Amino acid sequence: MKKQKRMFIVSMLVASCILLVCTATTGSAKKKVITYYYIDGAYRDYDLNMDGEVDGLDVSILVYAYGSTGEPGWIRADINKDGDVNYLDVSSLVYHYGESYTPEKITVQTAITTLRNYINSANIPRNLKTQMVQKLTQAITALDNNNPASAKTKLNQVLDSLQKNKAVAVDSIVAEKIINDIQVMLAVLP
Ligand SMILES: [Ca+2]
Ligand SMILES: [Ca+2]
Repeated sequence: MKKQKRMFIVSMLVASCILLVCTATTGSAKKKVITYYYIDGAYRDYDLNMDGEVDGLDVSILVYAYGSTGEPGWIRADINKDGDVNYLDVSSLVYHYGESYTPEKITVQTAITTLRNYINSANIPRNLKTQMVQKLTQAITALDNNNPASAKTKLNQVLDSLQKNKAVAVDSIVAEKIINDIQVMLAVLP
């Protein structure tokens, strides 16, 4: 009798385990898997060389760019994004001078979205802009579907279009920023 009882308990345990495994398998097959890839993304506007410290290196970048004008957001030294690199930017840098901070980690999707906004507002010929924005949107979708390989292909296509057109059509600072951003993304994705 005792043996029968033990056998019963053991078979119940085995049955529960099988049930658990089945549930887990079915569950994981239905569930959409999303992997997030993180990047150092959120730098302060006044940390011009994006190294987490506000120091002499940032001052030298600002001095070099002082007096330049362009579309708002066109250059990093335009800290307050008003289109002029002038005393307002200097006072912002002076105010934060000596600070250090840890850049926030953001997902690559967020980084791509930021880059897409930048491209949308940058002075780039319409055809090329549309093409790049479309590829970046596809890269975000690919990552949302946990397909980093496809995202990388799309990012490389953006680089290709830019390389083909940048000599004639895109400001070198704008092109450099886009290339740098995408290279950082490519380095993070598996
Ligand atoms: Ca810095
Ligand atoms: Ca400014």
